[in-house]
Amino acid sequence: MSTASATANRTAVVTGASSGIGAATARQLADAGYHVVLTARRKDRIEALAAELTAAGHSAAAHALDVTDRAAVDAFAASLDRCDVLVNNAGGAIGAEPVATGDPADWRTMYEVNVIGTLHVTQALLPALIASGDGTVVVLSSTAGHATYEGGAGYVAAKNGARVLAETLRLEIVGLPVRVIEIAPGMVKTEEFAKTRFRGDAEKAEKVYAGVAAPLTADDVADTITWAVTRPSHVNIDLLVVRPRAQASNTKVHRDL
Ligand code: 8X3
Repeated sequence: MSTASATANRTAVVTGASSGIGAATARQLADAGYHVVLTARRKDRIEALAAELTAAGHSAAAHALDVTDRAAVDAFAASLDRCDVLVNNAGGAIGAEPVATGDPADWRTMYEVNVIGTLHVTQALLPALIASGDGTVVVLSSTAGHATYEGGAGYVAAKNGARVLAETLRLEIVGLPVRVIEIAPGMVKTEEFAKTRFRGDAEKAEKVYAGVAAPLTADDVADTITWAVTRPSHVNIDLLVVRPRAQASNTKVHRDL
Protein backbone atom coordinates (compact mmCIF):
# COMPACT_ATOMS: atom_id res chain seq x y z
CA MET A 1 0.00 0.00 0.00
CA SER A 2 1.39 3.45 -0.81
CA THR A 3 1.81 5.97 2.02
CA ALA A 4 -0.89 8.20 0.53
CA SER A 5 -3.51 5.43 0.46
CA ALA A 6 -2.54 4.34 4.00
CA THR A 7 -3.13 7.88 5.27
CA ALA A 8 -6.29 8.74 3.27
CA ASN A 9 -9.02 10.14 5.55
CA ARG A 10 -6.71 9.98 8.52
CA THR A 11 -6.29 12.96 10.83
CA ALA A 12 -3.01 14.15 12.33
CA VAL A 13 -3.01 16.81 15.07
CA VAL A 14 0.18 18.83 15.49
CA THR A 15 0.68 21.11 18.50
CA GLY A 16 2.98 24.11 18.30
CA ALA A 17 2.39 24.18 14.56
CA SER A 18 2.87 27.95 14.16
CA SER A 19 6.61 27.74 13.42
CA GLY A 20 9.73 25.59 13.39
CA ILE A 21 9.46 21.83 13.79
CA GLY A 22 5.68 21.93 14.27
CA ALA A 23 5.00 23.86 11.07
CA ALA A 24 7.46 21.69 9.10
CA THR A 25 5.82 18.54 10.47
CA ALA A 26 2.35 19.77 9.53
CA ARG A 27 3.60 20.36 5.97
CA GLN A 28 5.22 16.93 5.69
CA LEU A 29 2.26 15.04 7.17
CA ALA A 30 -0.03 16.90 4.76
CA ASP A 31 2.28 15.82 1.93
CA ALA A 32 2.01 12.25 3.22
CA GLY A 33 -1.76 12.46 2.77
CA TYR A 34 -3.04 13.20 6.27
CA HIS A 35 -5.78 15.68 7.05
CA VAL A 36 -3.70 17.93 9.29
CA VAL A 37 -5.08 19.92 12.21
CA LEU A 38 -2.66 22.66 13.19
CA THR A 39 -2.80 23.99 16.73
CA ALA A 40 -0.85 26.77 18.45
CA ARG A 41 -1.58 29.92 20.40
CA ARG A 42 -0.89 32.18 17.41
CA LYS A 43 -4.05 31.85 15.37
CA ASP A 44 -2.92 34.07 12.48
CA ARG A 45 0.11 31.89 11.78
CA ILE A 46 -1.67 28.52 11.82
CA GLU A 47 -4.57 29.89 9.77
CA ALA A 48 -2.13 31.18 7.16
CA LEU A 49 -0.33 27.81 7.00
CA ALA A 50 -3.61 25.86 6.84
CA ALA A 51 -4.78 28.12 4.00
CA GLU A 52 -1.48 27.63 2.17
CA LEU A 53 -1.73 23.84 2.51
CA THR A 54 -5.36 23.84 1.39
CA ALA A 55 -4.52 25.99 -1.64
CA ALA A 56 -1.83 23.45 -2.54
CA GLY A 57 -4.49 20.71 -2.63
CA HIS A 58 -3.91 19.32 0.88
CA SER A 59 -6.47 18.95 3.62
CA ALA A 60 -5.76 21.18 6.63
CA ALA A 61 -7.51 23.08 9.41
CA ALA A 62 -6.35 25.42 12.17
CA HIS A 63 -7.49 25.55 15.78
CA ALA A 64 -6.02 28.12 18.17
CA LEU A 65 -4.97 26.34 21.35
CA ASP A 66 -2.90 26.89 24.47
CA VAL A 67 -1.93 23.38 25.57
CA THR A 68 -1.63 24.50 29.19
CA ASP A 69 -5.35 25.37 29.26
CA ARG A 70 -7.10 22.09 30.08
CA ALA A 71 -10.63 23.32 29.37
CA ALA A 72 -9.55 24.60 25.95
CA VAL A 73 -7.80 21.30 25.21
CA ASP A 74 -10.92 19.31 26.16
CA ALA A 75 -13.10 21.55 23.96
CA PHE A 76 -10.64 21.06 21.10
CA ALA A 77 -10.74 17.28 21.52
CA ALA A 78 -14.55 17.34 21.49
CA SER A 79 -14.50 19.30 18.22
CA LEU A 80 -12.56 16.61 16.32
CA ASP A 81 -14.30 13.93 14.25
CA ARG A 82 -11.34 11.60 14.63
CA CYS A 83 -7.67 11.52 15.53
CA ASP A 84 -5.17 9.00 14.18
CA VAL A 85 -1.90 10.76 14.94
CA LEU A 86 -1.00 13.24 17.68
CA VAL A 87 2.31 15.06 17.46
CA ASN A 88 3.07 16.70 20.82
CA ASN A 89 5.49 19.32 19.61
CA ALA A 90 4.53 22.40 21.67
CA GLY A 91 7.33 23.16 24.10
CA GLY A 92 10.56 25.03 24.45
CA ALA A 93 13.25 26.45 26.71
CA ILE A 94 13.35 29.65 28.70
CA GLY A 95 16.65 30.76 30.20
CA ALA A 96 20.09 29.17 30.43
CA GLU A 97 21.03 30.23 33.94
CA PRO A 98 22.82 27.86 36.31
CA VAL A 99 20.86 26.12 39.06
CA ALA A 100 22.18 28.65 41.57
CA THR A 101 20.43 31.58 39.89
CA GLY A 102 17.71 30.11 37.65
CA ASP A 103 14.28 31.70 38.00
CA PRO A 104 11.75 29.23 39.47
CA ALA A 105 9.07 30.93 37.36
CA ASP A 106 10.94 29.88 34.19
CA TRP A 107 11.24 26.31 35.47
CA ARG A 108 7.49 26.24 36.18
CA THR A 109 6.64 27.60 32.73
CA MET A 110 8.84 25.00 31.04
CA TYR A 111 7.27 22.20 33.07
CA GLU A 112 3.78 23.51 32.28
CA VAL A 113 4.31 23.60 28.52
CA ASN A 114 6.63 20.64 27.93
CA VAL A 115 5.09 18.21 30.41
CA ILE A 116 1.60 19.29 31.50
CA GLY A 117 0.74 20.53 28.00
CA THR A 118 1.75 17.17 26.54
CA LEU A 119 -0.20 15.41 29.30
CA HIS A 120 -3.33 17.50 28.63
CA VAL A 121 -3.44 16.88 24.90
CA THR A 122 -2.47 13.21 25.16
CA GLN A 123 -5.13 12.51 27.80
CA ALA A 124 -7.79 14.39 25.85
CA LEU A 125 -7.07 12.65 22.54
CA LEU A 126 -6.24 9.16 23.78
CA PRO A 127 -9.86 7.89 23.50
CA ALA A 128 -9.99 9.02 19.85
CA LEU A 129 -6.55 7.54 19.14
CA ILE A 130 -7.67 4.20 20.59
CA ALA A 131 -10.99 4.39 18.70
CA SER A 132 -9.08 4.94 15.43
CA GLY A 133 -7.89 1.33 15.76
CA ASP A 134 -4.39 2.39 14.72
CA GLY A 135 -3.28 5.48 16.62
CA THR A 136 0.11 7.10 17.08
CA VAL A 137 1.28 9.47 19.79
CA VAL A 138 4.53 11.31 19.13
CA VAL A 139 6.31 13.09 21.96
CA LEU A 140 8.98 15.57 20.92
CA SER A 141 11.44 15.36 23.76
CA SER A 142 15.02 16.38 23.18
CA THR A 143 18.54 15.13 23.72
CA ALA A 144 18.09 17.34 26.81
CA GLY A 145 15.70 14.66 28.03
CA HIS A 146 18.55 12.15 28.04
CA ALA A 147 21.61 13.96 29.40
CA THR A 148 22.20 17.22 31.20
CA TYR A 149 24.50 20.17 30.55
CA GLU A 150 25.50 23.31 32.44
CA GLY A 151 22.86 26.00 32.27
CA GLY A 152 20.28 23.52 31.05
CA ALA A 153 18.77 22.14 34.25
CA GLY A 154 15.30 23.69 34.00
CA TYR A 155 14.83 22.59 30.40
CA VAL A 156 16.56 19.25 30.99
CA ALA A 157 14.23 18.56 33.92
CA ALA A 158 11.17 19.39 31.82
CA LYS A 159 12.29 17.29 28.85
CA ASN A 160 13.06 14.39 31.19
CA GLY A 161 9.43 14.74 32.26
CA ALA A 162 8.26 14.51 28.65
CA ARG A 163 10.48 11.46 28.07
CA VAL A 164 9.13 9.72 31.16
CA LEU A 165 5.56 10.49 30.09
CA ALA A 166 6.20 8.76 26.75
CA GLU A 167 7.99 5.76 28.26
CA THR A 168 5.33 5.23 30.92
CA LEU A 169 2.40 5.64 28.56
CA ARG A 170 3.93 3.00 26.25
CA LEU A 171 4.06 0.55 29.15
CA GLU A 172 0.54 1.34 30.31
CA ILE A 173 -1.26 1.04 26.98
CA VAL A 174 0.55 -1.95 25.54
CA GLY A 175 -2.11 -4.17 23.99
CA LEU A 176 -4.14 -1.19 22.80
CA PRO A 177 -3.81 -0.13 19.14
CA VAL A 178 -1.73 2.98 19.84
CA ARG A 179 2.00 3.45 19.35
CA VAL A 180 4.05 5.85 21.45
CA ILE A 181 7.04 7.34 19.67
CA GLU A 182 9.63 9.60 21.25
CA ILE A 183 11.71 11.80 18.97
CA ALA A 184 14.72 13.39 20.67
CA PRO A 185 16.43 16.03 18.54
CA GLY A 186 19.76 17.61 19.40
CA MET A 187 20.90 20.91 17.92
CA VAL A 188 18.21 22.22 15.59
CA LYS A 189 18.40 25.74 14.18
CA THR A 190 14.90 27.18 13.97
CA GLU A 191 13.71 30.75 13.81
CA GLU A 192 12.54 30.83 17.43
CA PHE A 193 13.95 28.14 19.78
CA ALA A 194 17.19 29.85 20.85
CA LYS A 195 15.70 33.35 20.60
CA THR A 196 12.95 32.38 23.02
CA ARG A 197 15.47 30.74 25.34
CA PHE A 198 17.52 33.95 25.44
CA ARG A 199 14.44 36.17 25.82
CA GLY A 200 14.74 37.78 22.40
CA ASP A 201 18.52 38.37 22.47
CA ALA A 202 19.36 37.52 18.84
CA GLU A 203 23.13 37.75 19.38
CA LYS A 204 23.13 35.20 22.20
CA ALA A 205 20.79 32.99 20.21
CA GLU A 206 23.09 33.06 17.18
CA LYS A 207 26.09 32.04 19.35
CA VAL A 208 24.42 28.68 20.04
CA TYR A 209 25.10 27.75 16.39
CA ALA A 210 28.41 29.65 15.95
CA GLY A 211 30.77 27.78 13.63
CA VAL A 212 28.50 24.72 13.35
CA ALA A 213 28.57 23.85 9.67
CA ALA A 214 25.09 22.39 9.47
CA PRO A 215 22.82 22.28 12.49
CA LEU A 216 19.66 20.28 11.92
CA THR A 217 16.76 22.15 10.37
CA ALA A 218 13.08 21.95 11.27
CA ASP A 219 12.61 19.97 8.04
CA ASP A 220 15.22 17.40 9.11
CA VAL A 221 13.30 16.71 12.31
CA ALA A 222 9.92 16.76 10.56
CA ASP A 223 11.36 14.16 8.20
CA THR A 224 12.24 11.83 11.09
CA ILE A 225 8.79 12.33 12.63
CA THR A 226 7.03 11.64 9.35
CA TRP A 227 9.20 8.60 8.71
CA ALA A 228 8.44 7.15 12.16
CA VAL A 229 4.71 7.86 11.87
CA THR A 230 4.41 6.31 8.41
CA ARG A 231 6.04 2.96 9.33
CA PRO A 232 3.60 0.01 9.22
CA SER A 233 1.43 0.13 12.33
CA HIS A 234 3.05 -2.89 14.01
CA VAL A 235 6.42 -1.09 13.94
CA ASN A 236 6.91 1.17 16.97
CA ILE A 237 9.94 3.45 16.82
CA ASP A 238 10.26 3.78 20.60
CA LEU A 239 12.96 6.42 20.52
CA LEU A 240 14.76 8.21 17.75
CA VAL A 241 17.72 10.42 18.70
CA VAL A 242 18.75 12.76 15.91
CA ARG A 243 21.66 15.20 15.95
CA PRO A 244 23.70 17.08 13.36
CA ARG A 245 26.92 15.30 12.38
CA ALA A 246 28.89 18.07 14.10
CA GLN A 247 27.32 17.29 17.48
CA ALA A 248 28.66 14.17 19.20
CA SER A 249 26.92 14.86 22.53
CA ASN A 250 25.07 17.70 24.25
CA THR A 251 28.43 19.18 25.23
CA LYS A 252 30.72 18.02 22.39
CA VAL A 253 30.12 20.13 19.31
CA HIS A 254 32.56 20.75 16.47
CA ARG A 255 32.78 24.42 15.56
CA ASP A 256 34.81 25.96 12.71
CA LEU A 257 35.78 29.20 14.42
C1 8X3 B 1 17.14 21.36 22.13
C2 8X3 B 1 18.45 20.74 22.35
O1 8X3 B 1 20.82 21.19 23.28
O2 8X3 B 1 19.30 23.07 23.29
O3 8X3 B 1 16.07 20.56 22.51
O4 8X3 B 1 19.03 21.28 24.85
S1 8X3 B 1 19.41 21.62 23.50
